[in-house]
Amino acid sequence: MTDRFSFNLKHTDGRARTGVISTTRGEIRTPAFMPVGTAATVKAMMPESVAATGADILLGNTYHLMLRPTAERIANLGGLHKFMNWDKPILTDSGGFQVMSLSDLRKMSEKGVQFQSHIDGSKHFLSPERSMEIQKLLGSDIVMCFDECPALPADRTRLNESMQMSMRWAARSKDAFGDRPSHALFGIQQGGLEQDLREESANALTEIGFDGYAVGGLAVGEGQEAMFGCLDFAPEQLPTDKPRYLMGVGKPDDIVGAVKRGIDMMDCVLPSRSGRTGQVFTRNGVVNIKNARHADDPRPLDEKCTCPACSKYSRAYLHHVFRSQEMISGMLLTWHNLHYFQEIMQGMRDAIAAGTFAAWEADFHAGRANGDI
Ligand code: PRF
Ligand code: ZN
Repeated sequence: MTDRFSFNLKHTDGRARTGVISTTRGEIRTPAFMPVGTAATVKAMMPESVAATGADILLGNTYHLMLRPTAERIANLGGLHKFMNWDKPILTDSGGFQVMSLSDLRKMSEKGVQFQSHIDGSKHFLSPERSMEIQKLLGSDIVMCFDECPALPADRTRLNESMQMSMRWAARSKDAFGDRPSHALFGIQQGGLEQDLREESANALTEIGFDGYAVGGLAVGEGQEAMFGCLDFAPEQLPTDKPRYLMGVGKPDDIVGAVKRGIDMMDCVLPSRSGRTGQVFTRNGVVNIKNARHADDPRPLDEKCTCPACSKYSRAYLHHVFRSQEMISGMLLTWHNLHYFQEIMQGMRDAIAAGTFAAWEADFHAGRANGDI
């Protein structure tokens, strides 16, 4: 255990990187996938089960937790780790992105964002200072700057003005965060798909100085090709010796393409949310368990998978409990999806360390060529 946050880059293969982030709550092997625990739970999973899938770190949300049960209540109860029974690292998003996608009646100014709760319509305010305060109350190990993320497509003037404000908010976030060497503060690069705006944003953040850097503002409607186009230059604009986090991504092939382009961390609701809607990701492609053709199928979801859903249950059973809306359906399918995402991450970490990432990637794509299986 360490008393300081640090990143140790161990191997590179092309632009892909593998390393270890050390925190006071344990190590994070990179590239890392962070399951999303929005409301102080990864839905349908016990924390020890999440850890058993291979997750080193979870993502939590300022926006949801400030509304319910409130950050002050969680702080009084000993912090988010204790509250949700997860003692490994937690990264929290800063709230602005969720305000834009979830809240009602927003009013944004240089100072921050006024909004109404999507739960009960109550009025709230978030700013760089308040977001830092909330993330501190939660006890987050990796705190994210308060930023604005415009939806794409957006015109250049709007992207530029938004990015400039996010950079002023990044400086205010850093001031409000203060000097806490056992915790980390990550800056968030913005600038849409524009290379020069991304460069300006990266330089502004590097000048302020952060423990890690996120690529924000992607996976917001631009499509995979455009996102990869941006990731062909964005990660390299950020410091080499600090972790790079791509926010809110993605499907398995998005994750692999991002790691290939120099990304170290990612988060997405996809494996947990899809688990509850019956969409299953496997090494052979996507399985929709609600499909009637699974009703008599005694085979497991994925013959090679060692998760509980695959090692102990048939497709017929998983189909039945999904159709019957039994709670175990969400539990088993979420477990499988999270296990599969973590297996992809482990595969990439091993391949990068061995210098065989290109061959690993070719295998990955070959296996998935079958489509819905
Ligand atoms: N900023 C923040 N959170 C985010 C994003 C962002 O740009 C995204 C974009 N995909 C997801 N979550 N703060
Ligand atoms: Zn499985």
